[in-house]
Amino acid sequence: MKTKPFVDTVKIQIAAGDGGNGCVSFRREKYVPRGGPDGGDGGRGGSVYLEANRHQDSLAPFFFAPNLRAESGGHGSGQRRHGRNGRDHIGHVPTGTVVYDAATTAMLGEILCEGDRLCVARGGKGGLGNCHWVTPSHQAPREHTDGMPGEKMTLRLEMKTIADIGLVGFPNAGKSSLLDAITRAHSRIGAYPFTTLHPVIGVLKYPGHRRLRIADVPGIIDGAHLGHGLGLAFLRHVERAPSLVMVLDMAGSEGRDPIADYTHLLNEMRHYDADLPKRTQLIVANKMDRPEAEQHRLAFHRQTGRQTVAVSAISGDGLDTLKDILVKMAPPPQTG
Ligand SMILES: Nc1nc2c(ncn2[C@@H]2O[C@H](COP(=O)(O)OP(=O)(O)OP(=O)(O)O)[C@@H](O)[C@H]2O)c(=O)[nH]1
Ligand SMILES: [Mg+2]
Repeated sequence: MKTKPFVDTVKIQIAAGDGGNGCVSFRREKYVPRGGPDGGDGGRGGSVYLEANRHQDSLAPFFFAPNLRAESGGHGSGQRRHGRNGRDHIGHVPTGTVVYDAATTAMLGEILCEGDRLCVARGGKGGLGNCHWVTPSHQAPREHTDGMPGEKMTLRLEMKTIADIGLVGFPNAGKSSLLDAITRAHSRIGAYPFTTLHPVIGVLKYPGHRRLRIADVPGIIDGAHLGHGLGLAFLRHVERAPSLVMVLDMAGSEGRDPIADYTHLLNEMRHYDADLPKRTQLIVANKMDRPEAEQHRLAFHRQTGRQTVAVSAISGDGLDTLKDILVKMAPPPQTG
């Protein structure tokens, strides 16, 4: 199967258009001796903008075409003709893109909602034509100014998925199976670790035409902060989610221990951001269709003091309760 490349950080070169030069020209017309200066101004250079577009789901287009260039302004010409303004260049980025200056690493802005636009390089101003210098004592000016160069820089773009809820867990815990069971996402599911290689968003619709965006990210393993497995970089896609849900394989398949998984996960999340474990509002005990799972769940409650929601992504048990809880965790609708 052909898969689309997933790129969530990329470096791009941007160049706004230069301003056009002002013109030195004198009016030459039959029967009009000494027609005076008539050099027009140069046009403004186009600017480079980045605009959020919800149909973009990765930064891959910029990986293949990393140069964004806006058009330069036209030069002024005789008869006071103004040069044409350069066309702007608009790069379409996914919602949730953070823009950094690659040289200084300073953050320049975030592009969060559909249609948000950030000007990342301003076009140069056009130069002035010689007609601006004419005075009663200076009738034939040859002064003019050249257009200003457009801004140029290297940017680093980072995509941070925007979701209301993020799912975290070890590989094979059943995160993708759960997402598919409660939303209409079609994730890849497999009995092998790291089936999911990039974030997937599922949308849970609920009464009032409201939608809850749930993000599934690649599994995290013990030592992920040292680069083991796929590392922790994908946590950036749940970093902004107000609530996190931890998914545990309560059956302890293939010798796993749910309590150890829980402590390792919290530890790895803490390495990424000390705040992440605090945002873990819910623990889902998955694979409860397996006979050994209930016993593990009781031991888990006893030892960690934390409650879990028992579900099975395969049989569907507990999923309605889980959906109700997730909906209650949803941020309140925005008014106004
Ligand atoms: N018995 C049982 N098996 C399950 C359940 N949920 C998922 N599985 C199985 O567990 C395996 C892993 O499921 P995935 O949904 O791919 O797990 P994941 O957490 O997304 O894994 P990664 O993408 O690798 O991080 C698959 O073979 C699933 O069929 C469940 O509730 N019960
Ligand atoms: Mg998965």
